[in-house]
Amino acid sequence: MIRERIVEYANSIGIDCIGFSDIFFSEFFIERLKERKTSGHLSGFENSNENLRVDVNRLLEGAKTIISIAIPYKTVDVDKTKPYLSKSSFGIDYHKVMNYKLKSISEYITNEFKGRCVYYVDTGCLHDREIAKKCGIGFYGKNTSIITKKYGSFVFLGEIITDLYIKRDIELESLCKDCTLCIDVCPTKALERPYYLNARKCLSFITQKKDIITDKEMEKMGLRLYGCDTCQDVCPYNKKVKLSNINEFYPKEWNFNINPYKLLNMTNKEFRNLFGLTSAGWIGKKKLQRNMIIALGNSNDKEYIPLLETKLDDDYLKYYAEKSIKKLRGD
Ligand code: B12
Repeated sequence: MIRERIVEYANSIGIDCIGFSDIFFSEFFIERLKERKTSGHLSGFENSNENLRVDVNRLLEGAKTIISIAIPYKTVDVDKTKPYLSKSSFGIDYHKVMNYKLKSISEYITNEFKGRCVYYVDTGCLHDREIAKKCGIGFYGKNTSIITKKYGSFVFLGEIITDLYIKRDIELESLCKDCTLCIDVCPTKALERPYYLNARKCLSFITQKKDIITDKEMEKMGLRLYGCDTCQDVCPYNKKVKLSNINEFYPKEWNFNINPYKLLNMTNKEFRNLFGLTSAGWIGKKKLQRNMIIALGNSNDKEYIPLLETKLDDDYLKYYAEKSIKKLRGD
């Protein structure tokens, strides 16, 4: 009864991927987290303490159930012939959108059933994908993404922990079978084996990192400004997915058709008011400008040389501008 009413409420606010599980994680999962850490293949963006990542009771005393929700984000097709953002960074930052949905369901649970709730998306210590798998939302693809039936892997994940007991879903097993398209196509071979991403090599990580980007990495970035969708774009389960019903994820002209002159000459205020609203904004103006400079170097278009020259007096961007100018001149 409680379960049906929560699902019904979630549906009424546009959420059709929702599942329920217990609060315990397998040894197999904990071992995998440890293994990734000891191999030095974590990105540094996740919580590296595997004990914290599975300690649900620390987050809510008396916790009994985890509720996972997935919200779809595929909207328009990306034009990859000019510098572009990954699909997950179009429109309004998903943390804001997801938080709002999780808050709404949590309030419903508290008001209707007196259940206490806490909720998380992305930045908490929990592992959103393992939770989604436990809740039967989808299965792990070999590219490590959670793949749902309706929206493929183009979903964001979030979870609510509650002290109510709610009937559990059944976990789904991987349906990748012998397909290895995602592994074969990864430009940096970051998917070192099925279900195993060396995050340090992943282009999504490279576009977000603070450290210096090497010449080889710059080459591989191509026209990517933030994130990478390559391993998802080839996935057969992503071919005929339903588009997002969430208006906030549809891109505005300025983040779909990014003007290099505008991005490279933006004031901090302009940046905050535009990219600051997206999930790409957290890396800051300089990193996004760095990525644009690298993309222009990879564009093969000499017309950008004068624009790049205007960045030669910027302490941080100079290094990348010089490289891109050289590349475009064919030196
Ligand atoms: C750190 C991080 C990154 C890092 C590292 C990604 C990674 N795969 O670890 C970087 C910056 C590279 C990244 C990139 C992206 N990310 Co990210 N990221 C995270 C974050 C914050 C933590 C992930 C984590 O803990 N990784 C650590 C390692 C150990 O975990 P893992 O790779 O997931 O490993 C699991 C599987 O491989 C599996 N496994 C291992 N062996 C086996 C064997 C079998 C048989 C099976 C079935 C499974 C299995 O178990 C491992 C542990 O459970 C989560 C949010 C969160 N708090 O959970 C978002 C999250 C995973 N990211 C997300 C997204 C959308 C992306 C991008 C698509 C963004 C983009 N367009 O660039 C890419 C996808 C790249 C990819 N192929 O993973 C979504 C994923 C949604 C989904 N459908 O799966 C999340 C959940 C954010 C959210 N709340 O929606 N991300």
